[in-house]
Amino acid sequence: GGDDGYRLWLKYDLIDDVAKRQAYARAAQFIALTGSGPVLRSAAEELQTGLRGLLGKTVPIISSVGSRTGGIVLRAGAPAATPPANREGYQIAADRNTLTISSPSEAGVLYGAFALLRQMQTRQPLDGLSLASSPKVQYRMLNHWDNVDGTIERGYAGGSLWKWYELPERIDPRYRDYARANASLGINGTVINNVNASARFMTAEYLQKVAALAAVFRPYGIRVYLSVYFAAPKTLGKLKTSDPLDPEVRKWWNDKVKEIYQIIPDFGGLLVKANSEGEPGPQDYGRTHADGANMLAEAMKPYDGVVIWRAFVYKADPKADRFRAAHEEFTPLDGQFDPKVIVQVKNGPIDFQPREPFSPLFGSMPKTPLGMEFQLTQEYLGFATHLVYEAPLFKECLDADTYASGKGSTVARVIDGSLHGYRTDGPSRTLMAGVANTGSNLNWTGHPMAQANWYAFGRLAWDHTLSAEAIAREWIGMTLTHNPQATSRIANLMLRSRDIYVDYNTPMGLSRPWTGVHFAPEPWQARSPRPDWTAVYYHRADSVGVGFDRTATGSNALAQYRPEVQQQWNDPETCPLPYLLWFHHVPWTKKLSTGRTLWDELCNRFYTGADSVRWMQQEWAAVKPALDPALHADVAARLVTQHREAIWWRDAWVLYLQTFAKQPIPAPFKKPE
Ligand code: GCW
Repeated sequence: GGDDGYRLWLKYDLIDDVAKRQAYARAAQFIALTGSGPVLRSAAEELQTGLRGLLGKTVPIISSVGSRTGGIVLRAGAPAATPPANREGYQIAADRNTLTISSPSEAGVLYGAFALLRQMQTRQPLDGLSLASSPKVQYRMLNHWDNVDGTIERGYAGGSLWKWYELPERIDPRYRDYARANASLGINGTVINNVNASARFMTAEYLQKVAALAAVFRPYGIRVYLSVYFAAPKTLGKLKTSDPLDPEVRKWWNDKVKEIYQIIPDFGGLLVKANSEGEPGPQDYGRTHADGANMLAEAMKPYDGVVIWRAFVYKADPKADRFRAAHEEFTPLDGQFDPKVIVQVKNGPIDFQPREPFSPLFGSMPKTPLGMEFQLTQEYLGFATHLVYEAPLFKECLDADTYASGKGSTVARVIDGSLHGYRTDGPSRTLMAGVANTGSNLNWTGHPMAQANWYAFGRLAWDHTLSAEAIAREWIGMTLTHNPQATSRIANLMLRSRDIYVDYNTPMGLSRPWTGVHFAPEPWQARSPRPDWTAVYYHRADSVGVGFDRTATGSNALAQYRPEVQQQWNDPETCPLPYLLWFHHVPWTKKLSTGRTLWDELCNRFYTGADSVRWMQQEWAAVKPALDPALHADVAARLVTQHREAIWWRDAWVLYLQTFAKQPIPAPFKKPE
């Protein structure tokens, strides 16, 4: 039958190249398990499952290797020849006809097992194999914006995976497959509920349900975290206040955290959205983010858990520049956070736009561990009908230079701790989180190609030095096809998809986060429930030009960056075009480096972008023979929608902006569709 997408990149289909299959089979005649821990067991079972599919035979799991050779040996805790950089790292070495996967930890062996399977899934040789890899970031996690009623905020792949009404008794088999998929990437944590949190998750009733999920995830090295409703002491505890400096409130949290750890002994920690978009927080009591975070950190003190405090804040002030808000609120608190706290920062200063400059917080808080928050779910990237491969977006941010300690102070080096050495009194606290794009759809992510975004996030959380292209090729090989021509074509399509989207959606730094579902193009939208939640607030189109002046003549948000960064963006003559309208209000008639006026260049991008979706359709048609027909048809249909919607966005923007620019659409583009 057709491929329904359920198996993601863990497909393990029979290898049709017989010689290759036999070579793998010779190297994998048994799986020797030295130890009995549950995570090690998962490693052995996954290898067995994978090999059964790839090789078409059941490879036995044995407990003692003796003098046997020709198999795979799993070793946790054993000293390796070259020990990996950290506990979760692994080493795979081929020696005397034996493949040994070793790690200081069971989880590391599990990651090594998936790495070995990946070698075979991408048809790499095993002879003389020598692989060593360690995660660059300690907390690699998904954030689910899942609600108690089974809906998902900004979810486009169905309802929540978590069946609260069935838990804790019934365990949906899918929970385990979810864990396998994450573990295969090295993801080791999951926040299972929305940051716009319901206090209900903190009740004894729900904690039992959460514990049941934790029990499924535990053998895969994944810890469970919860988002916190900051006013829970009032709503759940019936206290008069939720003031973080109030002794009764502190006691309530201490008791609550104690209760959580009684039910879930390896609980990962708490994620908090406070004083943001109407959520309660310490500022309701005249306290700071640090006061709030440190109160929770104190409750966490006896346990091996962390407090993750989000920096996504801005006020409902149409006169202020939202771009500046997080930096203004958080940098004065640098050095005040408890060592158990990690501050989680969205990649850009506004809100997961198709292209944003990196957040100026990165590099501005040397004494506070900053974690990265990326969004996998395509809130601003065309939901589940647009094909947008996000790895280039992630890499653009990670590779950006903050100049915090001179040249080469990339965002990635802030995040992985190598720049500021986030080692206070304990282990390093480094974090990368992705807002999940999973849901109850059979194929997990709605758009089949969006699976690649989950995949790419996990791979980059493990190793941010991997290239977007290498990850795409790996994913294609494991998920779509082994045909080399088709692989190159699809990889190229994926790599260009984000820029194409930007061109027809928000070229050159136009921005558009407005109220509602965040899908329809409504650049004219000037009214909303909040004075700052309008389109016109963001793009600033007028009779002179368009774009948000963030230089000294405007909001001066640019001053939040180091001088070297300011220099790149300060001057409208030299500011790279992809960022131009983020920082400058540019006249319609201004000549750009492309030789076109701003108006003509905008039109050029909108039209070329929408036309490029046609190109995507052609490319996709060309790879049809190499792909599963059902999957091919699914994506082809979504591309038809994407093309229609690209034109819709283009026309909405162009016709709206034209009312200000008062210029004709350049001739080459005035052709009938
Ligand atoms: O982008 C906005 C989303 C909200 C979300 C918020 C946040 C969870 O539109 O739905 O709330 O960001 O990140 O807190």
